Amino acid sequence: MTEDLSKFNAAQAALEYVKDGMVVGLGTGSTSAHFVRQLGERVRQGLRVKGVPTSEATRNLAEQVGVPLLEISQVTAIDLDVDGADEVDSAFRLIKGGGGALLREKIVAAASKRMVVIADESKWVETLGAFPLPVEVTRFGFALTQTRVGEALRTSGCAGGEVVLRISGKANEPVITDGGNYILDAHAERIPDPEALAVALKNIAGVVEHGLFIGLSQVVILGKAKGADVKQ
Ligand code: ABF
Repeated sequence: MTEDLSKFNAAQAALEYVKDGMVVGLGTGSTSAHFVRQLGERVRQGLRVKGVPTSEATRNLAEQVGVPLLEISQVTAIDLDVDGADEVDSAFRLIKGGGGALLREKIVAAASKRMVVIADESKWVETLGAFPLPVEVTRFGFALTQTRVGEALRTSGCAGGEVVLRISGKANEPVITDGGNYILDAHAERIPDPEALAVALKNIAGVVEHGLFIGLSQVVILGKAKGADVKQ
């Protein structure tokens, strides 16, 4: 319960960055859901914003709560992106993708003038890697890609090397992302050089995108049971 209150508080603090007339990237996950719901409240009170959802789940929620949306094909600039994270370090490097939306999340984050990360304080880590790093890969040749992702973990000095195809709990089938791809979860355990791993992963032909977000976030809001800690 405290964790959810922390997420609510982080989301509430992020509303301070939303200005009338903005195009706002809408993140994915439970913390971002708090933000979208509170943004819907502000829209009902007269705030004029246009949202760009980073997943079909966020699109559905935004439509339910009345946040006007833009089709991604109509978007040429994004003023602010507000999104969650699975891990954040002191350099504001992130691991994202636990929710399987990392491709659209990274496209939106990279195109935004400012990215605000919202998370409960348990996401703040000294070194990235305890949370398995999501890697979005083409279905074609995924097992070959899986092997090469494991090699990339080892060559970039990670403590772990296991790479697991993400299976849907219900259907016992591989998870298919909104983009029609598979997700590999790379159990790096500890990532001493996130930049090196990011480059190595992007050099693998079957990798569509990975969950290391480096140099994309300027503000990190860590929710607490009472209020939030804003880092920038
Ligand atoms: C999304 O939110 C994902 O990239 C990330 O994994 C997740 C964090 O989820 P939650 O806010 O539910 O902790 O951005």
